[in-house]
Amino acid sequence: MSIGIAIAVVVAVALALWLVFRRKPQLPPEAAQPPKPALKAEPAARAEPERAATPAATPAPTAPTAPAAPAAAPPPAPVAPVAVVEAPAPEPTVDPERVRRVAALRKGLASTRGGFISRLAKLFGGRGGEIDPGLLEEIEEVLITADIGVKTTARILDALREQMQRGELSDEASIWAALRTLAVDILAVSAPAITLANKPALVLVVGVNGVGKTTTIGKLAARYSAEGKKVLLAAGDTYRAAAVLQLEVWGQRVGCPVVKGKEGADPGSVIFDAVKKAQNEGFDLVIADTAGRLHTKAPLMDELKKVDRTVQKALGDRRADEILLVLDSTTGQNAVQQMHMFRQALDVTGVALTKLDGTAKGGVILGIVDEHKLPVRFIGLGEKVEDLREFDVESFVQALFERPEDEANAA
Ligand SMILES: Nc1nc2c(ncn2[C@@H]2O[C@H](COP(=O)(O)OP(=O)(O)OP(=O)(O)O)[C@@H](O)[C@H]2O)c(=O)[nH]1
Ligand SMILES: [Mg+2]
Repeated sequence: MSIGIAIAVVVAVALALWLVFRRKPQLPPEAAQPPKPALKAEPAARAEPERAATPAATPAPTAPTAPAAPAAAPPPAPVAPVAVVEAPAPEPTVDPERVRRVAALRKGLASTRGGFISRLAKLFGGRGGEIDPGLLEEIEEVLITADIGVKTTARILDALREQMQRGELSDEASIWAALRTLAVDILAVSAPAITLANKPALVLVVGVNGVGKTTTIGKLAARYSAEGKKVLLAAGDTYRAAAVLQLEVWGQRVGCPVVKGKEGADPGSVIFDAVKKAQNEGFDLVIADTAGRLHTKAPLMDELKKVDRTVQKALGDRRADEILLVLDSTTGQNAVQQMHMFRQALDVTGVALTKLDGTAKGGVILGIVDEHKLPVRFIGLGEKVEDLREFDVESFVQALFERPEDEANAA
């Protein structure tokens, strides 16, 4: 009897041991070792064929031909699916807001694109993909006639020449890419952003007559009001009654009060009064208009220096938060000269470049920034409120330097 029990025990133990050892090789690799999915998932594309091949090269261990496993035994572990658990390669992300911004810019910059950009495109196309030093001379000519300016053009050409010598400009696409990179380098000036953190903050808007100061002020007032700021306008252009009226029309349109003086009043005193009103009545921001007679007349610069000093007094010995010089892009290289004049008189902190919608001279932006290392804050692409855009270097360069065929693809 006891021998019978002993045999039964031995058989039972043997069966149990067989079951344990039979199951072990069938465990999926993930269960057999500590999980390390993150590391393995990363190079998904490369790892997948390798892994998929594994089962074929080394067949999965099979169960020994033993008595049928008891009903409780798990089914053979699947091997093949392991290869497809890998994370898919990340999709390139498309920012719809950026796509929309670039499309709008492209439309606004149509005249400039129709000017020097299409000339560049023709130039490349006309050479049937031939990239040689002669091409650089032709690029130089196009850039100079596009109001980019002699110095900036020379800088761009030097960089292209170096890249060509290093063999980096092998085809048309690489030249477009090089131009885009150079343009971003030029335009991405490192300067503090407009924060308008002071209360009240003051933006003093200056520029010669007709460049778009008052219009830009109206658009800025709309923008900052929409952001929830309480905005006050100061009619610092006291030379023309019509100038005050024009600002008042904008004030009514965008819902901002206007502080004005009598015709011919001292502009500094009008802006002083506006700052005091803003301080007393809790305004967040004062945007001050100024007169814009020709920059060649010295008195305007003297007047603006006086305004600057008065503003500092009103603000308690700090500078205006932003002295925004408005430049009209249709004046081309003349805008670069205006910048020189204003910077001699004032500590200009940023530029608004207007009327880019109606000119083929938009390339002047490169000359302005390259020569003065001052940031473009805003660009004007039309007369409507929404046509004043915050300047974003990457989108601007993408829109300006897009090849006509890429534009067609994007449309
Ligand atoms: N197409 C276009 N027109 C603009 C833009 N910005 C301003 N203008 C127009 O340019 C003209 C002059 O604009 P103003 O705002 O009066 O210029 P200003 O610098 O205040 O002129 P003064 O007060 O005479 O010194 C107006 O007809 C504006 O509508 C722009 O970005 N695009
Ligand atoms: Mg004006």
